[in-house]
Amino acid sequence: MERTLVLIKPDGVRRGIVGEVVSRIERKGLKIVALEMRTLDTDTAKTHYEEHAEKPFFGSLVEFITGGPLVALVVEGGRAIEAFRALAGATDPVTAAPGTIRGDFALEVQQNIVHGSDSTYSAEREIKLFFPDLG
Ligand code: RTP
Ligand code: MG
Repeated sequence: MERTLVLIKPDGVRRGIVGEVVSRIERKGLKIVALEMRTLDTDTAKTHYEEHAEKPFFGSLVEFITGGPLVALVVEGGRAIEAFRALAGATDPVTAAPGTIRGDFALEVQQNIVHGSDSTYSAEREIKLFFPDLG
């Protein structure tokens, strides 16, 4: 079993598609083991996206991700990391395949509805950051 951190970003919450995203995760057969709505502070956002600290879009990304409540989930299953990233689709929603979350619901690269950990290392780090008490 593998775990991944999923975020339904503030744009997804604002658009009212939390249920839609959760439903796609469940339909796929992945298990939700933690779920919480919260608004990130700047420090947590910077830590979460630390691999992008030198990118030109970092400041704007931190502002976006702290700009309203988001939903954080820990999702479990065989190859959960890869499985969720396949559900999410490509980073740029314009090129994300229709049928994926980003392909179906978004048009702009920053406001792309969801985050999913990209490796076992990232998943472990991110789950600890969001859910330090999760066993
Ligand atoms: P995520 O980390 O959110 O799951 O997305 P990802 O792996 O598909 O994409 P990543 O390269 O890690 O980028 C993180 C998030 O930064 C925003 N972004 N903006 N303005 C831009 O050019 C740009 N590029 C990326 C997106 O919100 C992306 O999901
Ligand atoms: Mg990423």
